[in-house]
Amino acid sequence: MKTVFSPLHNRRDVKTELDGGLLIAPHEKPSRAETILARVKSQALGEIVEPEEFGLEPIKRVHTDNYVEFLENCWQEWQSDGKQGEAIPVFWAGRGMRHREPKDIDGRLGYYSMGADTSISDGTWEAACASVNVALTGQKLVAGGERAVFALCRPPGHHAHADLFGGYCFFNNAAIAAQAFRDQGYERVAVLDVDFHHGNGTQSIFYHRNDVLTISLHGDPDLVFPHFLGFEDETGEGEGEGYNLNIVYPPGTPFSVWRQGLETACRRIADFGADALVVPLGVDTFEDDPISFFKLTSPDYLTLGQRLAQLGLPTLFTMEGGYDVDAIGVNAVNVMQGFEGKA
Ligand code: SP5
Ligand code: ZN
Repeated sequence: MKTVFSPLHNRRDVKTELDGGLLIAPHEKPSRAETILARVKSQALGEIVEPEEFGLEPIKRVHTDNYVEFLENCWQEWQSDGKQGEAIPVFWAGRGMRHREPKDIDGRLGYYSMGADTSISDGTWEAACASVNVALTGQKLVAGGERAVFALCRPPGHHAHADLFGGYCFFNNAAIAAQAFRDQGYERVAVLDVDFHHGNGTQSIFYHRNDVLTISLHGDPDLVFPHFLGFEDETGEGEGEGYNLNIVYPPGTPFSVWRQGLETACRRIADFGADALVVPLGVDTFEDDPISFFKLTSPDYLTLGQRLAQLGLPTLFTMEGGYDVDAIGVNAVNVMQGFEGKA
């Protein structure tokens, strides 16, 4: 299997994440992608491809113009305002307040975000754009006939809405790739999100549509991020009614239970008649993940890959979460090797 990778991911190297009242060293850090790349090489998974440049047009099929412009200029505006640290949102339009974009950078940071876990600094824009190019290059390879491609995206994307960043995500790489499949004539695209966290951005982007089926298996949002979306009664709206599926699990969930939801998801994808599959892949479902609560083991990721391959669809994997850096390479590449038939 080919892997698409951009060294420009390193341009995102923030020093802060607001967690537990402290500014900690971010969980989402450059060594994550480098460790996965090293495993791709040591296992000889396949060719490693640098991304092509796709520009902003495919991004704007999913994200709003104003949001894209905000991200491009945010760090510069923050610095021009004389701020000392990294850009972190602190104020939001709470209940009863107006959802109106203000001029001030603190106001705009809140307007365009869903949380304060995601700091912005120099290079975030470049890395986020490179991450989209990685996903779109993978999509192009799959559309060109590759059975499956691993888009080693960083930063991740599945939490990003059309006009919101957060959860370490800026552009929704998986949604942009799914839209690219649609724009190239694929009639029905399935997105199966197996990250520990709900794929809130992807759900939201396609919530009113029946041409992109969105499914997410994740930790109960009553207990974990993103807290305000991802419940099982969210099934889509309007034309999209019946085209979103959330499967939530409690703390301690092992693979033996998790895989039952995977089975439900795979059957739904088959019934839908998808002609392409996008898999936002997080390995923060791992038993030793520092911010999550499932109990998947490294061999379970081989089984996951095998099951996805059985769908028989052109498949694009986009890398999302996973924060146990010691295991992230083995776990992510196990999915690809399982897909290719390794038991
Ligand atoms: C892509 C992805 O996986 N994003 C996840 C973003 C989660 N950000 C909030 C993390 C809060 C961590 N709190 C630590 C509690 C440890 N018990
Ligand atoms: Zn996650």
